[in-house]
Amino acid sequence: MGSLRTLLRYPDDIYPLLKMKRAIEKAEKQIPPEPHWGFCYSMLHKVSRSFSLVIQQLRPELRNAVCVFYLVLRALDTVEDDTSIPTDEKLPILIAFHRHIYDTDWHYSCGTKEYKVLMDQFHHVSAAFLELDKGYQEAIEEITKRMGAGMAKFICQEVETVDDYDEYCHYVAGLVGLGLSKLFLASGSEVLLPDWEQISNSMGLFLQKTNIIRDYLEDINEIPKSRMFWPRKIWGKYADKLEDLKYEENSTKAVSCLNEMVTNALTHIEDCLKYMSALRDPSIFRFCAIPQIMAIGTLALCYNNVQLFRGVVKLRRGKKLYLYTPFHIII
Ligand code: D61
Ligand code: MG
Repeated sequence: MGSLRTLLRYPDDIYPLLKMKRAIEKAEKQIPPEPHWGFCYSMLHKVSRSFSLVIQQLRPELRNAVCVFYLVLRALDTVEDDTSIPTDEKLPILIAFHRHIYDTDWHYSCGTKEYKVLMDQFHHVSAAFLELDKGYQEAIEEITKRMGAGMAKFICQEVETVDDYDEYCHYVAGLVGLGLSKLFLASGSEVLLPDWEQISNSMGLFLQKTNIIRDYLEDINEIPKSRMFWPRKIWGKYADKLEDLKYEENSTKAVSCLNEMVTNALTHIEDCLKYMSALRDPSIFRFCAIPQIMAIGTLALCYNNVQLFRGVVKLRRGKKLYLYTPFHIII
């Protein structure tokens, strides 16, 4: 919980931090007692602090489904992201992942640190999945199938055009938006708008593009091989190689390119606002709106900011936590 020095420098952060601590304690009491659920929630917390916080404040039934959905896709993504797995071994795993989730005997060891624990103990996630209502299970299975196939396609293909960029982001994040809409529907809390697929997709694209922009340096410096998600059609206007943007002598071009990437991400905002305006359940609204607000804050920080090419650009923790304080208290 932040250092004492940071707290003293930003005393306004103390209230949201305490509020957060109380909310976490309350949420912990609602976790089902069996060990597989304990594993799922502790794993969720370890692999994603920010999504764990917003997921925890959903009502218990939907919360369990979203928690399992997150872990299944995180495991799939761990396979995608592990650059040490040879392609011919990786493709069949990605493509068949949606069937493995029904099998508590299946597991595939890969990834590092907490991701490795998730993969090694995946039987807990399967056990939790098998306890969900059929409606939730079918939505999770379908999205896992489509995401695995999409990831497999992009293992063998680079992100060249802006259409490729949108397509890749659709597989890894837009589909999460579609799946979540289906889970909300299955929970009986929300209805779907006629263009729900398009606007759910935009919710994911906006978050994913923000990550891709923010993580430029981390992805380009990836060992053994750099990973590139910025579309060549955009960066090609400013440099011969994407990595050239990180060198000081190319700062002006780099910032222009960055600004074009940010502007591209902002094209999804209108759909996102439409999606969020239609939500009825306050806890679902908060679950959706908090990551979006953080993404907007991150993009604001990135825009015109050459630091992105030098190191990490991140929102301050206390500043983020304001968002988790119930709205009637901040507004
Ligand atoms: C409302 C609320 C949350 C939403 C949403 C609508 C629509 C879409 C999303 C969340 C997904 C946003 C993804 C943005 C972050 N990107 C990643 O985590 C990348 O991995 C993508 C593949 C796995 C997706 C897993 C996921 C993420 C968020 C969820 C979820 C599932 C299920 C429920 C709720 C939120 C990124 O990962 C980097 C990393 O390892 O940290 C990558 O590999 O590109
Ligand atoms: Mg990935």
